[in-house]
This record gives sequence, C-alpha cells and structure tokens, in this order.
Amino acid sequence: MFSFFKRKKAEAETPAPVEPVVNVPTPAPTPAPTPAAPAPIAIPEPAPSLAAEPALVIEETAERPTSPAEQKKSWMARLKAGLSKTSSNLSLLFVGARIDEDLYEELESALLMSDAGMDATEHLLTNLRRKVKEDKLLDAAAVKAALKELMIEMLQPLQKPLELGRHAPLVMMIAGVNGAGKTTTIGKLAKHMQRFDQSVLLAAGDTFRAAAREQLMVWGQRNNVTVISQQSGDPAAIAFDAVQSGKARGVDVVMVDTAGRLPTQLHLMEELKKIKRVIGKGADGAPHETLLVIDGNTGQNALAQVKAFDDALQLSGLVITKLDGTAKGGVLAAIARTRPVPVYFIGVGEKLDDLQPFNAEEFVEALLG
Ligand SMILES: Nc1nc2c(ncn2[C@@H]2O[C@H](COP(=O)(O)OP(=O)(O)O)[C@@H](O)[C@H]2O)c(=O)[nH]1
Ligand SMILES: [Mg+2]
Repeated sequence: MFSFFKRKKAEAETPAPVEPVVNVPTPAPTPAPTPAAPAPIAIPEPAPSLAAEPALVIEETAERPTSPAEQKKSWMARLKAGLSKTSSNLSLLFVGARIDEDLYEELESALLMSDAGMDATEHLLTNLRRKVKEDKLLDAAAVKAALKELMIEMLQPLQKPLELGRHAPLVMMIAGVNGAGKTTTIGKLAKHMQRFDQSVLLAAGDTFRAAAREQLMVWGQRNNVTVISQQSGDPAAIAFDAVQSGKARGVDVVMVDTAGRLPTQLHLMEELKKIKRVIGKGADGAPHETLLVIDGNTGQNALAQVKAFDDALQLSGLVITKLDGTAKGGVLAAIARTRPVPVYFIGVGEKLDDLQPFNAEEFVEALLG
C-alpha cells in the first residue's frame, strides 16, 4: 500500500542556505522564487501546436465509481482486460488438461509469449515440476493454483511502498523513453500525493518540446500545483531551481520531469546523469527517488530499458504504464528475475485515478484469474 510517515508541518525544515555548486556546470542564473510567490515561473510564449505532441490528458471524471470497493473493481477490470491475451492463453492451457510433458511445453510457449523471458520461464517451470511431484498434484486446476503461487512468489520482491515524508522535500526524478507516460504519471502522482496531504512542486524538465512544458503548466494551474519552468534552458538548471524553490516554499515533494530518450542515445543518457548530479547539489541525498517509467506494451525491450537506465542512474523504482491496453504482463517476471527494481505503481488508464500501487497478488490474479 501507499504509505508514508507523516511529517508535521510545524517541523518542516527552514529553507537551507543555497549551497554553492562546485564541479558541475553552473545552473543558469534564474531568479529564485520568493516563498510568497504563488505563480509558476514561466515565460509565456505563443501557444505551440499540439498536433504532433502527446498531450497531458489526465482528467477527473464524474462517471467513475466512487466507493473504494467499486473503484477497485473498476481498475481491476481494466487491468484484467489489458492482460487478457496472456491470461486467456494461460487459462486455456489448463482447461481439462492432463499433467504431462505437452502441458509443460505449452506452458513454456505461453510464458515466453507473455514476454516473461527465458530465465523467468525456466525458473517457473522447474519449480512447478518440483511442486507437482512433491505435492502429488493430479488435476489441472491444482497445477494452475501452484503456478499462481509461484508467480506471486516471483513478483513479491517488486512490491514495495513509496514512502513519503522521509525528506523535506522528498525529491523525485522521473526518466524514460518518449511516450512511456512520464508526464502523465507525474500528474497522477501529484494528485495521489495531494490526497495524502502532501504539497507538490513540479519541474518541467522536458525542455525539448515546448508543448510538453505548456501541458504541464496548464495542468499545474488547474490542480493548484506549482510548476517550475523556463522557456528554454538546461534541464539540470530547471531541476536545480525546482529543488531550491521546493526547499524555500517548504513543499513536501518535488518531482522532476525529464525529456524522453532512448538508452542508446548516449549523450542524452549523459545529460540525465548530469541532471541527477545537479539535483544532488540542491538537496542532501537528492534525488531520493529515481523512477523509470515504462510502457507496459514495450515487451522484452522493457528489460533492456530497466538495465540501461539503472546502470546510468541507479534506479530506486519503476512505474509500468498502459497495463489497461494490450500489454502481456510477463515482462514483470523478467524484471523480477534479472533486475528486480521495485515497481511502485502501475498505470491502468489515462485518468488521474488510474494509478495503482503495484500488488503482486492482484497482478497475478489479473494474469491467471
Ligand atoms: N491507456 C493508457 N494510456 C496512458 C497511460 N499512461 C500514459 N498514457 C498515455 O500515453 C501517452 C504518452 O504519455 P506522456 O505522459 O505524454 O508520455 P511521456 O512522453 O513519457 O511524458 C499519452 O497519450 C497518455 O495519455 C496508462 O496508464 N494507460
Ligand atoms: Mg512528457
């Protein structure tokens, strides 16, 4: 579950003096916001054409079910629908099946097709065979239940709460490839955190696309969240500014958005490392969370992304988005086996509420029903 240790407002740190920046390119001198200034630092410019840009389309809807039980039913249904290809493949195998080599072979194919990868697939099959033997399982339903148990066991290490209130402010940096859902996730997270009584400040660090910044600004205004932005500029400088501003304003959480990039674009990966380093100059131990956002439809390439971004940034967590689409879901097993970075949240839609803490049991329930 989403947990945090509540920090009393009265104990909020007084703004620390601005630390000198040494050994890094000096952030561009931007006017430091005064704690009293509520407006985001933005230089208005002609509205950019949004045609080609994925917009930050996260809205609150009135039609969504309101009671917690109904809400849960609704997002579980979307997760189930999203993972239905894998779940029907897996479930069909067990219908009236005999426990023989054919079953294991078909299971192997289905798991590989789900993007679980060779290692996780072999691991599951070896353990399943052993369990079937040891527990003398004779019918398909019992074998399916055993597989479910093994999958939960495998994914459990990925389940970890994002703890708020450990730092003032808690600084989070968000990275990923283009279109993965970074900006949308930041919007959802901001809303999520506001519900936990956390004040949030965002840094529009995607300086490549004017529309990306504009969208974040508009969204911030609508939701009463301050967005630190510059018309053009060094994303590291914007991130640094945001951290300073967050400290001065005594906000609880600072989230730094970044431009999408492929792990193969080495100069852009270097830029990310620089952003992280410069954030560290702004606050002790920051960023306290370095998140990678992954599109759940990416397949096996998601694993390559986790490895590359983790090597560059030492990730503390993942967010897997678009699991309401046509994602196969197995890639979480691959991640659990090869690079077990915690999955803090999963995205199950484009709306503000469509972000859920990752829960291994619920996920496997959706996958194997
Ligand atoms: N269906 C669905 N769409 C999502 C989800 N998360 C993000 N998106 C969509 O993915 C697209 C790209 O998102 P964006 O946040 O702009 O990606 P970014 O480039 O990583 O910042 C947008 O159209 C979002 O609405 C999700 O969990 N489910
Ligand atoms: Mg973006």
